[in-house]
Amino acid sequence: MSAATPLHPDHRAAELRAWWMPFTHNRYFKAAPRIIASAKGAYFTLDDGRRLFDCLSGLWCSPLGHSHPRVVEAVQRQVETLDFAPSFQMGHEGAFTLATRIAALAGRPDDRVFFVNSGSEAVDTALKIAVAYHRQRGDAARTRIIGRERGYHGVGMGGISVGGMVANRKMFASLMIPGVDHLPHTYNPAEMRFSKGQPDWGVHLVEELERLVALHDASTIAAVIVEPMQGSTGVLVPPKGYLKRLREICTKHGILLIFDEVITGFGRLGTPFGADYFDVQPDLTTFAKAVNNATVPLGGVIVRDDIHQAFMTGPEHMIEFFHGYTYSAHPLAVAAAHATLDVMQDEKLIARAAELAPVLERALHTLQGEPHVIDIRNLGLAGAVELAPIAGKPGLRAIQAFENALNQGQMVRFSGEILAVAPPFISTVAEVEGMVEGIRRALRALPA
Ligand code: PXG
Repeated sequence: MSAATPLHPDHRAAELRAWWMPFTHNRYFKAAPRIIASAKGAYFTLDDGRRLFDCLSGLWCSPLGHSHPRVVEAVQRQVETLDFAPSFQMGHEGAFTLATRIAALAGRPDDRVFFVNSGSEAVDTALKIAVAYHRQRGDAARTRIIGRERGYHGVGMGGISVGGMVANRKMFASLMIPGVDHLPHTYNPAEMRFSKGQPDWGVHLVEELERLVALHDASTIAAVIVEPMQGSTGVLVPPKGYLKRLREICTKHGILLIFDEVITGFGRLGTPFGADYFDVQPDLTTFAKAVNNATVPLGGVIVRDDIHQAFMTGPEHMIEFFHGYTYSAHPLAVAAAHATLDVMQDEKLIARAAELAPVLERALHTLQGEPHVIDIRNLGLAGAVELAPIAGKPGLRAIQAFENALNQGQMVRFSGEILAVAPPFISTVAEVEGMVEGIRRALRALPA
């Protein structure tokens, strides 16, 4: 079968066989496949003709909607001019200007940017930089990394080790990097159910870091990594004051603070980065996804200037950091990023996300009281609806809600018992409200 041949319904079982799909119920999917044929703006079209509103901006990654003409044009132009350029011992101009631009957008113009191809690679890169930095400074005992329960930092060996989602870890126990500990997650339904934005309860949980420091000693700890807002686990919003206090404790003990901004970076909270929203500056920031609207894989790490400087020792003809990927700063990804940032700037889309955030908050919380809804959370242009599980069948309720929502023209994301939404920044108020009404109908159509 050529790549262009459409799947014929009669042949599906055979033709769907080979692709082992990521993070997917493969057998369930292949029995009733959902095939996306095209996308434009805030909508996907399935091969059966159904048009679906893209409630999660792809996988949190396409805030401009799909196939924005300026991004398409930039990538087309780039592929004809310079389709690939090696980044080892050579460079291309767009990568340098993009790094400068990202550091400026982060409000840290002196900082450096290391490019990778995904959030997972960004996390593993940041962990390597953190451990190597201390070693460069003669503090080689600082190797331990602290993550957080329910955290998601991708699927690399470093990322699953510092991550805190049990399903992503339990099958690979022997592959975890040693010397990792975890802060407790901050979710307590009894104290914060149906909170709007940041919960009032829970700042005391950050003091657990002091307990871990007392246990391991600060001299063994390289870094703490957290998502400013935990996305994948179902939009867990940090308690008021939590991140500021986390910064204080890290600074006090000489521990680097890494913000994993793969979801919160580039506008999701209505500010350039989550760091801006919370007014807390990390030492290292990971990003991916929205940096180039996910048109071509791209991620990176923003690194404080003096951390970078710690590597700039030894003879100048020698490599300073033995790390990188064939596709680091791939020209197509870089071109897509410049075009994406141009559009965000010209169309004021980060401000647009900030304007839509209260619309989403107001609409989403009207779902309180709908069938099976046990919690609703939101921050910026992101939200989650948590459902009561069906006894003995964990996860099935959310699948049913997801399928009902498809019938309402809404492609929400489901994971565990949670529906997540993070609509494109280009969405209209009517589309955000319509999305919530679609979810309402989907919930009302659930079996009792
Ligand atoms: N860090 C964070 C905070 C993430 O959210 C990654 C790292 C890994 O990125 P890559 O590019 O390696 O996948 C992520 C990814 C969801 C969902 O539905 C979230 C992610 C990916 C896919 C689905 O919440 N986050």
